[in-house]
Amino acid sequence: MVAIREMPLKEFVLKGNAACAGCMDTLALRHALKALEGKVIQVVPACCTSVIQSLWPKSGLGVPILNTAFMAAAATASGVRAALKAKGREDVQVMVWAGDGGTFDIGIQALSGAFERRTDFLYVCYNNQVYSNTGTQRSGATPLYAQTTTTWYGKTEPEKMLDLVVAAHEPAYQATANAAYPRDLYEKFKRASEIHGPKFIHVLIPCPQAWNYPVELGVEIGKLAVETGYWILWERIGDKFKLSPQSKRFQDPAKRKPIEEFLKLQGRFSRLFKPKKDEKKIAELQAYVQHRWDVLMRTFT
Ligand SMILES: Cc1ncc(C[n+]2csc(CCOP(=O)(O)OP(=O)(O)O)c2C)c(N)n1
Ligand code: SF4
Repeated sequence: MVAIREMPLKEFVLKGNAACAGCMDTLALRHALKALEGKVIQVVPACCTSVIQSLWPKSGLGVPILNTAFMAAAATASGVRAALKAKGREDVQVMVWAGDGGTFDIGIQALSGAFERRTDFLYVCYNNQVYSNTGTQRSGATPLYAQTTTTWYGKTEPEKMLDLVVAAHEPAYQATANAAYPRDLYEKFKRASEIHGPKFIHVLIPCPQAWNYPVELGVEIGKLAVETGYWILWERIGDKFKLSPQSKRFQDPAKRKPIEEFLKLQGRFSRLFKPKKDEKKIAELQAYVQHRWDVLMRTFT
């Protein structure tokens, strides 16, 4: 696996941008843009990243960016790809960088259309499991029992299994990543950049503001998501599925940490622990971890 010292020194996420302290979105973006070596036109719909990238006249990112309407990111990327083709610039990547609200919910039809047209671009869903930019409203990616400003007592439905919806489009490349594992993330973006066709990377982004944890715990929480088996790291080139090394050993439930370790560090799950521990709901979330593994393995292996 690539060593951090082997990554390009050049930074594309610039200092002084408007991200919150401890933002894991900028951490993921930092390593993604290094992997693409900045040879990319980035399409950004309304989301935290559209705030981070620029407060006019300054710029927070050192790559060309096209802002677009919330629901139109993948359609906009199709247009950019067509323009690049007309100009004979097939060497430039087109990358959508959209939140979970802009992907799971409002952007899904444009995403589906662009994938069905086999557009050569990379769609990245950075998933902080909430509409963060507008004040933490629940999205289709918000997990069961997570508190948001629209689910004060905890969400009553589990998150949509978006990866299965995307897989139904038979993308040329598909992967999950996690901002807390930059080397794995870097390699997946590198691999995606070498493959033509519709590509999708789904990145888990712990968010101190929305998940309600101290800013210094982002990497620890991101790692716990993997170590509890909640977030599974894998990739698929064509129909060849592979669990990533960081998740492979957690296929065995005995090796996983209890989901409680992931939940208890986050204020959004505080009602599961206060005023008294809700064993039933925690057990339900624990069972859901296995359910996700079962569905994934049944679908792809
Ligand atoms: C059509 C439309 N509806 C609503 C909004 C307001 N809006 C801007 S950003 C945003 C939240 C985006 O959430 P997500 O895609 O999850 O990204 P995040 O903010 O979490 O980074 C909303 C609702 C908008 N800009 N356009
Ligand atoms: S709300 Fe979360 S994702 Fe958005 S800028 Fe702040 S830390 Fe980053």
